[in-house]
Amino acid sequence: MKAEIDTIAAIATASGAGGIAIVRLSGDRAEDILNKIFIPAKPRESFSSHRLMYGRAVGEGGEALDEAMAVLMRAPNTYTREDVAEIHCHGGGAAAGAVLNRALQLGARMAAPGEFTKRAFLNGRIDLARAEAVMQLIGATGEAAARASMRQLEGGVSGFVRGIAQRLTGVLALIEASTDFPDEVEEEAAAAEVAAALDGIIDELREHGDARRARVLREGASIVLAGRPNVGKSSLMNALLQQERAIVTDIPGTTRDVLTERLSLGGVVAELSDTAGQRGTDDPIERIGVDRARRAVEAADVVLVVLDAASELDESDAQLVKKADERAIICLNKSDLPPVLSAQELRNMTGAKIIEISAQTGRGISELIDELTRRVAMDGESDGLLVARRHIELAQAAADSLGRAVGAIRVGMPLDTAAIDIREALERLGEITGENATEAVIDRVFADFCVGK
Ligand SMILES: Nc1nc2c(ncn2[C@@H]2O[C@H](COP(=O)(O)OP(=O)(O)OP(=O)(O)O)[C@@H](O)[C@H]2O)c(=O)[nH]1
Ligand SMILES: [Mg+2]
Repeated sequence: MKAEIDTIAAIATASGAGGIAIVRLSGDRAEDILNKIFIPAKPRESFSSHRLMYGRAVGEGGEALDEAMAVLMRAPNTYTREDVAEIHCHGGGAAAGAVLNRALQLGARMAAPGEFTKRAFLNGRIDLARAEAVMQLIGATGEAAARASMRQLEGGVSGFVRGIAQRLTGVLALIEASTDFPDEVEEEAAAAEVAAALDGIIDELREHGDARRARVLREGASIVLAGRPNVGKSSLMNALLQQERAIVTDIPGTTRDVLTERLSLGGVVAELSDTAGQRGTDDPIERIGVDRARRAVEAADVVLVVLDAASELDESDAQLVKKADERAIICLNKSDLPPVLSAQELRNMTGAKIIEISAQTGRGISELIDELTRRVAMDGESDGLLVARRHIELAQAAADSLGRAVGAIRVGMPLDTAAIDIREALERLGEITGENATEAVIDRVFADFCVGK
């Protein structure tokens, strides 16, 4: 006889005020417990699977806890592949809390974080990468992140990883053939073929496991305004946000602290930060602000270097322009005033993108927004783009192993030494989908979930 699967219960909806709150049960006793908690409005009605019914949730003595809807979903076509019951109460938590307590009284056990999804995984309905996509979707910060998670839920990551694994298995077969039948397979040609195949796979793993893109998707891009005092950073912040958020005055050193606001760019949430103008100063408060500005610039995904077109480039401007890297966009501000500093002069100093703007008249602002959107938006909606940190680390570890294999082949080591590294890469890839994930890894993945999912 099959051992009974214990029945877990939790409130599946977010806490706080809301229209409805759902108590969810999963396990062998879900139907039995539901029948004791829920009384259909039409007394003779019994549950048919996957059909919502109207009625009352009742307590131990038969007293009404709430007017409710309920649904029974019989295994296996359910989220967990077990019998699942849901009771939809009025929102606000009180009614749902009473229903949950009653379910626990009737023998259900409080679900651990992520336990419903963990059961879906353990019962073979979804793989680990898809389970993680569920969690990411819950926490997605913008539309692009939600889309990326949804693609993973649809199996994009698993498909990508399995495709790579299949190709690696093919490479291993080639290596075996060349060592088992040395007379038929020319070793040198086989080595060249293996190295080329591995190089291609390494490139794909690195491209799909781009940590910076993934972080931008997960957490949003950070855009930081930098420049010396009074060039118009706070004015530009306000122009981009279309609201008077930051204080603007003609006194240099107006902004002291880092000021951050959300900005949505093509479905990606970005954080835009205004900073204190960078200059040497004796004022201890301003000095802290300048330090913070420097740190914000270091951590930024995009740096908007703001310069004043109506004044000469000074030493600190020149420093910033010289340091401008691929993250920088140079904003030549105050272009409404008679020009002193020209874009041409800057082009001789840097290869960074330069846009002439005026925070005051709005000139060039839409061009700047387009450029920012291009930089932070995730256009390459490649199906296998890895988003979860765990997946990226594993993909990188796999790529590193393959790199060692290629290195060994290139220095003329026998092909079967490369096979060891290739098998190691395969193991790392198997951890992404959960095929070779240890129990500890699985527990850690689900521990990050919220209760009720
Ligand atoms: N004509 C003109 N004036 C501008 C423009 N942008 C900003 N200003 C003026 O420049 C002065 C400084 O602007 P802020 O935005 O406070 O400059 P900031 O870079 O934030 O200065 P700090 O906070 O001191 O570092 C204010 O008097 C603004 O009105 C512009 O595009 N054109
Ligand atoms: Mg300012």
